[in-house]
Amino acid sequence: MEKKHLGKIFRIESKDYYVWDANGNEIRCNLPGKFKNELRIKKNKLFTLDYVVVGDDVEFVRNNDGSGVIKKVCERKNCLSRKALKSRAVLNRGERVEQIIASNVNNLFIIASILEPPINNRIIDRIIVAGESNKINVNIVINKIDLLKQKEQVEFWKNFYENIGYSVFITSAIKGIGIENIKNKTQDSVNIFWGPSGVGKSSLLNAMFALDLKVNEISQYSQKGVHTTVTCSMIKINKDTFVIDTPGIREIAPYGIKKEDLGYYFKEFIPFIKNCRFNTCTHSDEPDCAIVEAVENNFINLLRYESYINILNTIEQDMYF
Ligand SMILES: Nc1nc2c(ncn2[C@@H]2O[C@H](COP(=O)(O)OP(=O)(O)OP(=O)(O)O)[C@@H](O)[C@H]2O)c(=O)[nH]1
Ligand SMILES: [Mg+2]
Ligand SMILES: [Zn+2]
Repeated sequence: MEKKHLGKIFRIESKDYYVWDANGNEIRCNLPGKFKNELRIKKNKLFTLDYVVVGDDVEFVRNNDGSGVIKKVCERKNCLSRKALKSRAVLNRGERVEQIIASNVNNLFIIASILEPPINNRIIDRIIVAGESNKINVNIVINKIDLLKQKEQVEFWKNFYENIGYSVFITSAIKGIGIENIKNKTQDSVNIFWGPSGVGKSSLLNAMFALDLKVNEISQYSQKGVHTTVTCSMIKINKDTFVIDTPGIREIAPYGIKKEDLGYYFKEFIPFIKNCRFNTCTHSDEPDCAIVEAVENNFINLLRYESYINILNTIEQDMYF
């Protein structure tokens, strides 16, 4: 019998899967095609990256040359995913497939910038749903505050998300503002930084931990949306602290959520939901909806409700069979 080793995937580059073994050594592994076939189930060939993702615990065997072969992916405690982009997904009865970003994470830091690109609460709310639906602790970071002359706007969004119950960090990676606060929150956890392109995810991680992640050299934010970080990678900060830098996203649609469950991922809705007349209420056009009533009475912010409706309308009910 070949000796099996336990490892953790920390980076994937095309067909190379980089694993830390129990002693923290970096081992380049590959994933046998046969193994991929077993895992394929309903998925498109293009989704090789999803069979094994950053954060996965795996079993592997060693080759004589020091490289490894992955034999098993251990059960995931959780994973962060989204609906795959249309261009990557094979259409099977019209539904799109899941793209898993990373697994076994504790904290999701949703990174936004106040300007360049301007903050977009719809995108933040979509990423919140991805985190909440996978039971990942959600935090919000508003970066680039050095670009803002008037501070009211950033105070508005800070209060907005704090009132819902999220921790909000106001930062400038360039000026070193707010870096210690966010750093403290990452201790002894696996933390993923996710958000639109160009908001400063890699810059923040560099400022927090004196890293050397690639950062966009053109300081002027370009509407063309270049992606500086192209692959997800996990970095070990100390024995129990890890951070994951991700490529920026342009669009995000939650995956695998039923219309009648979406309200539970807007956490300020939860206390009201039980008062809806129907327990399958989607809080849109049903009679006696407690969420609609709470919006009318200003217990729930209209902007959040609009975000909710916006996501609800993109959920394809026929995905479930
Ligand atoms: N003014 C200002 N610029 C910043 C700040 N943080 C990052 N930037 C700039 O914003 C640009 C994008 O930063 P990145 O760190 O590459 O952004 P990212 O989110 O990692 O982008 P992707 O990897 O493409 O997803 C770079 O030119 C940074 O110098 C900040 O706090 N203030
Ligand atoms: Mg980056
Ligand atoms: Zn309702």
